[in-house]
Amino acid sequence: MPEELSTALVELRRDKVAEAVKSRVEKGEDPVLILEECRQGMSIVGERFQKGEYFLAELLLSAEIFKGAVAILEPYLAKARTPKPLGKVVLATLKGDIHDLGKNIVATLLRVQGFEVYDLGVDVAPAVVVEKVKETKPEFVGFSALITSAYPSMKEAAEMLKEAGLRDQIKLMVGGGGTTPIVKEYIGADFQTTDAMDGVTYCLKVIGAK
Ligand code: B12
Repeated sequence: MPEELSTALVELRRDKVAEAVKSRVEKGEDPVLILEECRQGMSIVGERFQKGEYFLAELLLSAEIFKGAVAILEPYLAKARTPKPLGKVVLATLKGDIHDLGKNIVATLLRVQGFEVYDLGVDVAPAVVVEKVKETKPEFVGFSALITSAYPSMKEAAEMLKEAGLRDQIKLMVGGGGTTPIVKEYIGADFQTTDAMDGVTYCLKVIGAK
């Protein structure tokens, strides 16, 4: 039962989540769909936090449980990995934001599809992104954002890429729970999504692999 998994995550039942994920993926269910159910559970945790029903301790615990689920799924996702890189992607959660569960999923799914991913981590200064783009010459740069206070850092990074003459050489993506088309316009990105697979499909289309 799909709802059972997200409900177990919302109820912070670590063992039940791990057991459900393990047994379903071992039975041959698509790991990407299982991940999506866990993500839905995280959204409900966020709603409860917003309403004051959950506190930071619950947020932290839900994040740990989610990471455990990803760790179980990762070997199954990695099985499909192709040997020759299709292209390069620089990924980061920018200054002011420490959320990384979504970014880590995008990184995994891009690697599965054959992209070389340079994951700069969280709370990343815009200048660090520019340096990495200069060094690695990627086709794509992806920002992950969950918290509104990181939007100015993303805009700054986009402007710094422009000033360095690098903006036209890359496609800039922005993703994460709080992003919308308005955020895309604000930072001047080429693509926005709240679904990791949409981001992967976009990259594949741009490089002509889909
Ligand atoms: C887990 C969580 C945490 C964890 C983070 C753990 C971690 N390692 O990431 C912890 C407990 C640390 C945390 C801390 C805080 N949090 Co918090 N957190 C959440 C929560 C519940 C879930 C986020 C999440 O991981 N979702 C699951 C992932 C898988 O989903 P996702 O990120 O959307 O990613 C998917 C897609 O969007 C996409 N994607 C993501 N990135 C990218 C990038 C690209 C390029 C592409 C293509 C796709 C893509 O791929 C993923 C899979 O499809 C949200 C609630 C919510 N509704 O989102 C609040 C939430 C984001 N947090 C919030 C807040 C306020 C905080 C704190 C400030 C709390 C505090 N008082 O200290 C701090 C932030 C500190 C900081 N400076 O960043 C608010 C933000 C409000 C706002 N508008 O800014 C939210 C919305 C909760 C709420 N409703 O109030 N948090």
